Amino acid sequence: MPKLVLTYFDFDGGRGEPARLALQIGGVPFEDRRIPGQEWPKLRDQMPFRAMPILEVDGKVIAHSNTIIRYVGRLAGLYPKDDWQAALCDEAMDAAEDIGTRIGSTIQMGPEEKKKAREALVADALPRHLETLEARLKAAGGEYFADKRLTVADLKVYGWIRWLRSGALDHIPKDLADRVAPLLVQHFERVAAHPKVAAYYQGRKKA
Ligand SMILES: N[C@@H](CCC(=O)N[C@@H](CS)C(=O)NCC(=O)O)C(=O)O
Repeated sequence: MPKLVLTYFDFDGGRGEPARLALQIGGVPFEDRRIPGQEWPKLRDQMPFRAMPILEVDGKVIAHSNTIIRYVGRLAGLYPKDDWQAALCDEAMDAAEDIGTRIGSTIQMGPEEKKKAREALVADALPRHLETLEARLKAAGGEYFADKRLTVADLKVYGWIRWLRSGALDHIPKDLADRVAPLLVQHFERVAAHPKVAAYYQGRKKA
């Protein structure tokens, strides 16, 4: 197994979290390097795309969350071997990334601009993204996005639904996903109840 160092912000969510979860679930050893927000400006220019997460693999670096998740998903046994199932897995991860990008674009905004932008997202783009993602889950059988089992796609979607429902996002009602995509919420609960996911967050509470 290569020596892995995953670098991301110091919170239990965002684009770095699915890779952390996948490695943990797969029992793959890695260094979980968590960067406090105040240290970010001085690290930024060292990152290949001036953003996190990054993954070091035996000292070599890859970036972009879905690339990292696919890579660690293979190591952890959580990425489909079948090409078609892998494509379904990728599709769900890219769709989840669209949601993250929409919300991410509002994070640095000032209070008024943020309110306006997020209200617009709630009125149109977010329900559309959630409904379409839900339809793809349904098409795959309703339980998992690919391979009829837990894959990294489920971990990624779980992460964004967790964030949306957390109440941490001003101007985005925390019941939005419950109202527009109840199957996605059931999926979120299914992933949260996975023994290794539940054990991981129990452990994080104590950390
Ligand atoms: N496409 C990239 C986006 C990376 C990205 O925007 N990361 C955010 C954190 S989730 C970041 O590093 N923000 C700090 C900054 O842009 O200065 C990915 O999927 O990893």
